[in-house]
Amino acid sequence: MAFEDTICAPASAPGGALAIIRISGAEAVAAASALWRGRRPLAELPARYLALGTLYGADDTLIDRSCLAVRMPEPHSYTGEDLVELHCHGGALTMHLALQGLLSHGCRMAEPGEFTKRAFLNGKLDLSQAEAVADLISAGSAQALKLANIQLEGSFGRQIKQEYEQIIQILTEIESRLDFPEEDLELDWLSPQQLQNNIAALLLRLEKLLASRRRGEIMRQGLNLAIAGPPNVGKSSLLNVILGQERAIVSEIPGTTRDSIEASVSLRGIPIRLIDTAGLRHSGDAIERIGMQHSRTNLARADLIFWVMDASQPLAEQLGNEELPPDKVIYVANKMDRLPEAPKSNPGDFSRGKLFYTCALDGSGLERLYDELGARVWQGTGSESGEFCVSARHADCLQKAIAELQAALPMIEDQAWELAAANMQQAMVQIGEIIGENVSDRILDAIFAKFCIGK
Ligand SMILES: Nc1nc2c(ncn2[C@@H]2O[C@H](COP(=O)(O)OP(=O)(O)OP(=O)(O)O)[C@@H](O)[C@H]2O)c(=O)[nH]1
Ligand SMILES: [Mg+2]
Repeated sequence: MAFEDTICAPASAPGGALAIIRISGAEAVAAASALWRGRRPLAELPARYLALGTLYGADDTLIDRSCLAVRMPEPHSYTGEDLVELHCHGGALTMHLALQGLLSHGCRMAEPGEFTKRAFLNGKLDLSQAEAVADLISAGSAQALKLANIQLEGSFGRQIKQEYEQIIQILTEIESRLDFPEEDLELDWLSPQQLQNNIAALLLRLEKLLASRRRGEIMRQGLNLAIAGPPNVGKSSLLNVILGQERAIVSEIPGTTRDSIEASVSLRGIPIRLIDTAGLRHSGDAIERIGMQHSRTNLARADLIFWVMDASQPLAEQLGNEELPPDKVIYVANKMDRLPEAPKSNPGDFSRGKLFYTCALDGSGLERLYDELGARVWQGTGSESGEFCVSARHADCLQKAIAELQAALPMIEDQAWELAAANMQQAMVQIGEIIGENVSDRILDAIFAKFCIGK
């Protein structure tokens, strides 16, 4: 697809050592050549060859004496069009003047994600791969990065493309019965039973993909895990030993932690935001009370809670008055080294179920606590670790497609071909939306608006 205008944008964040500007479109080389001068003209440089030159502004003012330029001719570029990159010294002014120069030579500023949108529209990437580019940039954990890379590699898109073509095949079969109702073509047609079998097999594959949704959400977004409980039981000490660094202040004075402290960690493959909270108790201290309010807010937004108590003290008195949802809370009895004798089993039992013994001084008991955490989080998420997991948008499309395919089955049974065709068409639209087949501008705009400028 040829676009009329040539776009430019900063491709590096302000404040770095280098300022990288990207230019894409039919006039990319001409516009960049108006600003950049090297020993050889830009248009004559070998493709993908980085050459040193001087960068001038709109009115021929010197911007940067040493600016590298590279041209990547279509179709072997990121966008599939002629693409030029200028790498000059970092600095807000060099970037600003260079962009101004390009605008005065006929370029326009790119919208967020427009380079990737062009790559998609030029067939360089399918829509799921284009989304993976944004995921890769915004990945906040090793797990999210891994998923983005699997998606970018394209095997997920290829599987969806196959399913899309399978739906079209079935739809064509059904529609041929609408087109030639009178003719005796039955011999060439699949039987209704065969059509149903094909749809059933398709459903199984799509349902398997859909089942990875929860795992995908966890891996991409992570979970909030609050460490809460009465004061002085060792909550901050646990945070520190889990992180392997002295992040929170620990002291023997109850009420040490006032403000909630957050840190990121990966436990049993789960990206976790760990939140240490102020101990909950009756207190006359105004600041401590504000801290406790924060603790309660954090408890409410937590996906999981370690409710920590002192193993050497009566537990019933340490349960507090908080409403703790049983599916979210894991009870921890810390300071197990202070027990007169070692617990018979870990986890043990108490009035509210399992009790995990730990010692924050040496980290003992933590592995069992992590096992419980992993089991709770991954339980029922359906897919295996290491497999690709669908995103919320893909899952939404899959769910709608599955409903349409399920609705088509009885229609085929009844030989209500028109209704069956309508269901198959809807299924086709939904599956196509995942990879960008016949997708509307509205959907594309919504997806690419989430990108950063210059990507
Ligand atoms: N013996 C023993 N002492 C511990 C253990 N964990 C923490 N402590 C000690 O208990 C005291 C309180 O620890 P903190 O980690 O500050 O406790 P906290 O629950 O964060 O307290 P607040 O912030 O006041 O709510 C410190 O003196 C720690 O060294 C443990 O497992 N065994
Ligand atoms: Mg503390």
